[in-house]
Amino acid sequence: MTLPYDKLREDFVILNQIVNDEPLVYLDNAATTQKPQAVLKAMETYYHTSNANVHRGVHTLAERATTQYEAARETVRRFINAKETAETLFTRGTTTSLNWVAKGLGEVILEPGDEIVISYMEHHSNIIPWQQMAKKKQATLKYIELTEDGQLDMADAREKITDKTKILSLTHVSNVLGVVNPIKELADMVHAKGGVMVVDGAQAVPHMPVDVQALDADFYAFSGHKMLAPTGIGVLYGKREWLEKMDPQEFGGEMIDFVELQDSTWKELPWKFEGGTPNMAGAIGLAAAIDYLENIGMSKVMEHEQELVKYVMPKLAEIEGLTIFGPEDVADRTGVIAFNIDGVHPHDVATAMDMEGVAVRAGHHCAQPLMTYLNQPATARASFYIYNTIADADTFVDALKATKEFFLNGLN
Ligand code: 7TS
Repeated sequence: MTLPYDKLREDFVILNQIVNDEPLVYLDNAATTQKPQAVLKAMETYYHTSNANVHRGVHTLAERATTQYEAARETVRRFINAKETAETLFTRGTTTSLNWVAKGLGEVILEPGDEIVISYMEHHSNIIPWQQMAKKKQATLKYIELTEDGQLDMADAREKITDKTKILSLTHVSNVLGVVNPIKELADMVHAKGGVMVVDGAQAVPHMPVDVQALDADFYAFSGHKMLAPTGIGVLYGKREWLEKMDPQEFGGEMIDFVELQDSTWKELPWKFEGGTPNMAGAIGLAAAIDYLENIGMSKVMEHEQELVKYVMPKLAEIEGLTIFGPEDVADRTGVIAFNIDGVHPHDVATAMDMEGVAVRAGHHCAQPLMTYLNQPATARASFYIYNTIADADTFVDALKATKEFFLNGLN
């Protein structure tokens, strides 16, 4: 281990507890992550010293709140290397970010007969907004196939991305298969055809260095709560040229320049999109989470997860009747491992593992088209993060073995 991760756990009070008579091993990080003291403290300090509505008052607290909220935006901009803060919008999370893009961009560029291309590994948040926009605009929604081991089929991508493709919207990292998609190559592909590249970064930004300019993404969406920050705060990065052309999706206070009886004008970017009182404490919490992660280093975060996956995969491979979805090669994946045990329903797996104190998720993971594609009703899923240790990985494997024994042999 490259860093004292056992010590790092002390920052996460919630992890230090007994669940069902066993020490908690939290392996549901792809769903949401736990919050370190530093993030909770930053939010508490904000409420204790500076809480007021932003951009409105001239009083001292209002100025403090505005300064801190905008400083948080600058922290996010730097973290993802956006060119300017005007391109860095605060949202409620990835779902909101992708809905804003689908509606705003779809309205501006889609004509009947145009094509939107996504893939079979997308989360519902990166499927349904496009489905609905495609229906409205009489556009066609196309899906890129996957390879046998669950990677994006680049040959199929080359065929599906054509002159008709107006939008290519793909996940950077799959929340089920753990695969990392070659976004820069795909962005180059769609740009060569005159289309726009949208990226769902919900499972990437928390786990690896991300540079939106290097990727040449036109839009990039992610959620705070999957990277140590609170729920209810997320980000939509968009290139200025597109954000200027798009309409805001929420109208009301904060986002207007001037309101007349029959029409109104909008504030400049980024505020044009941020209707209503924003989530100030959430943005400040997100900035504190970024500070925390940067202090570790995003390359180290990625290395740590890969180390855990590299350690655990051979042990899982030894368990007979266990299927792991996604690539075998650890170099091609992050800390997400979806699996099934032959003859045991994934919900039963998750329930039995919970009895051992191990929190894993079971279900379709908001990726029903992927489940259909894999011919599985559901899967169980373990997902690691910075505070997970080799000891957690061992407990996970032991609990899995005990679960299998219990269901397949223990009932006699
Ligand atoms: N995109 C991906 C790839 C995701 O994994 C998720 C959430 C979202 C979008 C939506 O993010 P939200 O913050 O707006 O909800 N994924 C999961 C998951 O895998 N288990 O619970 C939530």
